[in-house]
Amino acid sequence: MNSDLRHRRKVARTALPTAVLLLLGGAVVVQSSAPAAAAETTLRAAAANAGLFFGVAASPNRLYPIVGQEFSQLTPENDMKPDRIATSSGGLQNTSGADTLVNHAQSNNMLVRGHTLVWHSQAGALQGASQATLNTFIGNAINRWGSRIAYWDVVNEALEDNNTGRRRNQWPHSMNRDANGDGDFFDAGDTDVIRDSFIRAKQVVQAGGLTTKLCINDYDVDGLTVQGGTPNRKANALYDIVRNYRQYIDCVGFQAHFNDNPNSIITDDLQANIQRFADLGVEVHITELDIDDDLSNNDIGAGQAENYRKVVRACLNVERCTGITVWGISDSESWRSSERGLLFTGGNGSYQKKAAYHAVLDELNKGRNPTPPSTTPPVTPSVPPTTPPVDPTTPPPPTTPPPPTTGCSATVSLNSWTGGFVATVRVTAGAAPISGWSVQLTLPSGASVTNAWNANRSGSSGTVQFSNVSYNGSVNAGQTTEFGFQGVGTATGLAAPVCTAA
Ligand code: 9MR
Repeated sequence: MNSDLRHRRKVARTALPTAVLLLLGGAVVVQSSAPAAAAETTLRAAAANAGLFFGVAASPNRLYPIVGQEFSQLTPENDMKPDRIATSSGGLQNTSGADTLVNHAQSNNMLVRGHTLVWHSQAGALQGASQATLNTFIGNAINRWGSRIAYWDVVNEALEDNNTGRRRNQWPHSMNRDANGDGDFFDAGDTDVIRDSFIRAKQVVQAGGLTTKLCINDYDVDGLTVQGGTPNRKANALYDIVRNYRQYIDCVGFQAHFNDNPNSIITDDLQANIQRFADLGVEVHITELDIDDDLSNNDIGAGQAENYRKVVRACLNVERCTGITVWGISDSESWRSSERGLLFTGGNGSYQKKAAYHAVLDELNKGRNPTPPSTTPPVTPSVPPTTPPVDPTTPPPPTTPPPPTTGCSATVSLNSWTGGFVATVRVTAGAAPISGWSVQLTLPSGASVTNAWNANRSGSSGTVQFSNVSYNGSVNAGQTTEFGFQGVGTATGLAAPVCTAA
């Protein structure tokens, strides 16, 4: 997390919980309105309390006050793309729009995400350039703004559409060569535009002593699966890239342009996918969020709001998911205006909040570790209840409570598809708090674990042992914590897990 966020996290909450007075049958009842904790009233303040940024894609002609009021991060929607700023030899031109945006961000205490250095699309004068020219451009662009850019999208949209899991084959990826023919571009003798561009970007950052973090960004990589439970091969390919080039890559952007394409929907395993990338040690960002109203049967009210809530919650639940950026302010000014996918209506600086806005704000205000909703204060009845008559035939209630269960228990839920599965394991402490746990699971033959999150693991097939990591060992009495793992084969018939408390 950057120091700006750390600082803002420490800022005391000042807003008071809202309360409304209701007149019910003559009695005045105080009923707190959700959320119970002090609620911030802007997206940026609520996000800062939860330790993340909330950003927006912006253009120089739309720098209305709302930009700095509601958002703490800014991505130039078009003004840093190669077709705007690159010359054919990798130099810079026409940077005034980008400069305006960076200056605006700085004077409004906003982070900037540079977007984007290496991209098959909107390449302008760089189209068809060699890696050497790309490297020149990478150096010039990074150095122009230095550490004023917190995150750069170094490589954008490198993977093919239609869930093939393959790299694109048009320029610049057409320069790739698989020297030993093993089907990937990860070997030392291979040519890989992704690797070479990140190596160059890392050199520039290190040589300049910059704090800029280097990201890879793509779409349709959001869930572990796509519609119908098919594995998300595009997400898996991105995962392999980040794992292989982890030394150069600091952050991963899930664009999160959700629509009704089967590969672009919001799946329940979004959080698990964010988590597996986070477990590689990179920051994860939702970078271009917009949610087509088709995803909620054209319900741009409650349905769309609920979808926004899910995405925000998935990020909040993963500590290393450090930012969410929406791709524009209002529906009418969006690249996909007909799908009404953003948080505001209106335009030209005059905006109205949608239900989706309120849902996002509310979810952010709940923070990363929401406590269960507080119970509604009891309403004092105007007529005291009469004590129910005692039925002499009813036996008295037992006076001895059942013996408390100490230690822990665990349950597993599976999300399976042909050839693979994701398991979510819930660990529940018994009647006493626990300070550590381990869970033993025995997989059916043929099934094996490929990666796990929120737990240490030993073994991958047969009997596999999971134990807590530093931040989730302590569980209060009756409370739960979750970890997960992904596997190949079929997990149907998985024996009940055995939980042991430390
Ligand atoms: O929103 C952007 C739109 O104004 C541009 O015309 C378009 C082409 O450059 O790019 C849009 O932004 C894209 C982003 O740069 C990369 N991911 C997909 C975004 C939506 O198309």
